[in-house]
Amino acid sequence: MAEQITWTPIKEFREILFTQHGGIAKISINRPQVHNAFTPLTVQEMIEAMDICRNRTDIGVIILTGEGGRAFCSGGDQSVRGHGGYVGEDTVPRLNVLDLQKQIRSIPKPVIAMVAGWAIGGGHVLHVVCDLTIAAENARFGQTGPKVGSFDGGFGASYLARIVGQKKAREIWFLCDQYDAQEALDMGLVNKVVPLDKLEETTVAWCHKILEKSPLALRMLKSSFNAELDGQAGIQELAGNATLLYYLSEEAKEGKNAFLEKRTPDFSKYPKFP
Ligand code: S0N
Repeated sequence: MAEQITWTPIKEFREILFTQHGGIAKISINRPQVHNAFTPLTVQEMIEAMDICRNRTDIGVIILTGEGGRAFCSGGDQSVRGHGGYVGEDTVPRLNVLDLQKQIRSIPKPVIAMVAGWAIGGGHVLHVVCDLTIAAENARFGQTGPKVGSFDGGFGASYLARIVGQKKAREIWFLCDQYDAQEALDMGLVNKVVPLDKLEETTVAWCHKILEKSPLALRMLKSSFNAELDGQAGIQELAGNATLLYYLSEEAKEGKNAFLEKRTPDFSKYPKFP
């Protein structure tokens, strides 16, 4: 029998829902009337929720999704696109979704895009930067930039090309066509396709499988995958994790203890591994 999935609120927001089920956090864009297009506030709220997920040691995996079953996200809300970015209540134009993309990549926990319906434009890029994507049969994917006067030449182009290859990525951006879930699976853009009524159940089952695994191993793997592609920022992430592991060792603690005890550290007892 299918598991009864109950989602408990973590924090109230205006444009997203932020809930948890055990060690799984779910961040869901709650603007179904515009196919979950994002405003600067939506993005700011997702950034805050992601930051909470990073800092909560009981959260091991994050689901990113959209409410309503008809759209994951349709990108930037064109009705608030102004001169130089998307404009919020403070009247300042922003492209703060770029900060969210970097955050999804660097958070040391797997992020799964759970896609029903449209994943379009900046919404498509959001699923691209997630670690895994599980799609419902009604999912449709595509970029619209050159059609609506924009483009994302960052992860939206280069990382997309890493996933589907240069020719396909250029096709996706140059033609602005839409691709169904099976086509997305065939090009390696998503990990699995399931019926819409099985989408959450399957995603949660994948989350449980991930939660059974070693969190430090997952953390090291995510930063290792990133390091190859992300230049100095990727190396910094991987090296930060190496430092975290080193801090856990008796050898590193000897350095700190010697300083606090005002003595010369004795590293002689620690092996010089081959
Ligand atoms: C998703 C589409 C294909 C769905 O078509 P469908 O099913 O016919 O529904 P519609 O009737 O079109 O939509 C239902 C209602 O939702 C509104 N709506 C849909 N998408 C948006 C949107 N993005 N912004 C505002 N409203 C939206 C419709 O208007 C409709 O409302 P009503 O019922 O009142 O008429 C289709 O909807 C579609 O093509 N949508 C637009 C997709 C799009 O072009 N998105 C923007 C792409 N650009 C970005 O996302 C930029 C992201 C960004 O921030 C960025 C980042 C880095 C670098 C650059 C950028 C950059 O600015 O490009």
